[in-house]
Amino acid sequence: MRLTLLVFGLVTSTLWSAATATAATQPNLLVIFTDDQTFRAIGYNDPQVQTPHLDALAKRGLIFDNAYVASPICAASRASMMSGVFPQQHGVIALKYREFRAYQAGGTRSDQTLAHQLNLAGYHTGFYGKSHLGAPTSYGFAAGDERGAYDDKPTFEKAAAYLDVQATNAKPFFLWLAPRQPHVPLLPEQRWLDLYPEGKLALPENYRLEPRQSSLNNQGIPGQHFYRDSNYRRNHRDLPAGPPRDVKTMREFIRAYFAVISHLDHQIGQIVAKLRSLGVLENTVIVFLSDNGYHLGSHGLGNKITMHEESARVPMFIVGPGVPSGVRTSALVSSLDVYPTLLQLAGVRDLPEHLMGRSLVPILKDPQAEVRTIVFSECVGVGGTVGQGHRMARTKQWKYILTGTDEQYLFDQQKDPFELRNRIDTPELKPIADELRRELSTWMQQVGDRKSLDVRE
Ligand SMILES: [Ca+2]
Repeated sequence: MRLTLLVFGLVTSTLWSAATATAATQPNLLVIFTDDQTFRAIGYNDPQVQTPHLDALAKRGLIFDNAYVASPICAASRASMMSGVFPQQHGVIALKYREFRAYQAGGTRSDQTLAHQLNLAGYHTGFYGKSHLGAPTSYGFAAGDERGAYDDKPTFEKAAAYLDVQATNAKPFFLWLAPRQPHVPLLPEQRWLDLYPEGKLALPENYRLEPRQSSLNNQGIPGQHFYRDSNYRRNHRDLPAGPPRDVKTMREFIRAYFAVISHLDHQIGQIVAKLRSLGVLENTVIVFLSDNGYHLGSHGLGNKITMHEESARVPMFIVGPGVPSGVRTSALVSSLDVYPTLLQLAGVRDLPEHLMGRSLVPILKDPQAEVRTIVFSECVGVGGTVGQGHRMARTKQWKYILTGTDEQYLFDQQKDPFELRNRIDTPELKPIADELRRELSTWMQQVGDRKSLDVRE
């Protein structure tokens, strides 16, 4: 084992130092960015979910078990991935995607998106699928378009055609592949539904018929008790995507969600096969993650837009040359880390100073490494504005949440991974709550938060 690690270290250090030297050694980069896939909804985290292609791909690489998105809602999360900063910094709050253009227009930011930076690093950049930020060519991609409709088939066809062309390009490629699945509407074909028995799937341990009336669960703007998607029924069997949902309804909804993920898995498997047939798989770094999680009846909720694990935590893995295989890491990761990681893998020495994430290359070299002790996320429901949201500070053991109406929560992730017991008023845990409050306060100052968290003791 020790010998293997030593050899691996030599290989990777050679690879990464060489990557800074010439374009010929730059790996291709592929980000597969799914929509609304919660961290448990992948085979390697839940054997109920059938994702053989994703499981096989993940097994060839490094699985990140503690990955959190900068903001658990589509447009805000995507703007953070592309800009490398939090929603309060880029201004795309909830679904206000037009703010992204305004952000880019400010100062020198127009050349600061991930795509712009990879263009500068010598890559051909392409985007297919869901943008949610306008045309991807408007924020730096050289090729590609936005897919508005639910069906991902054209997205995968265009991505495959892009790879056909780019495989022989002298430049390395950077492909952003953003399927719309498993976002609602959930309308799986029968062949994928048939993989899952009716009435059998287990519900999450924190399943409830409907949510507790709490700002913690609020998916609206501060002060509301709004739980999304109760009236949304454009799904298989007209199933509602929000509360209240009884056990039978919830089981069938989860069945449809898993079936859509199995279809998505099949399509991703075809893209990997395409890379292999073109002879570029071995020189392509693949990053897989989702834009946010999803409540499958956890805490009585649907949708996302909370700081709960189901909403803010996503499945993630990285596969590629020099990346260890068959390994999982518990290192805390932010979706904001993808941007600097890709730049460093592309051989960029001087990372843009505005980035709030950290390169994960140290973890790719040594899966025991860590790049942070705490990770942050923020979110507000549709209609919210800058500075109104829930905020979260998460360490490996603890999660501290400040809601949009200033209520505080503390969850012990080791003893209570389903977040059923708020420990904020437990006297002996006060030092932990105080420390997390200080950390969150520092983060709030960094992102220019207008709210002030009083941390005086
Ligand atoms: Ca989403």
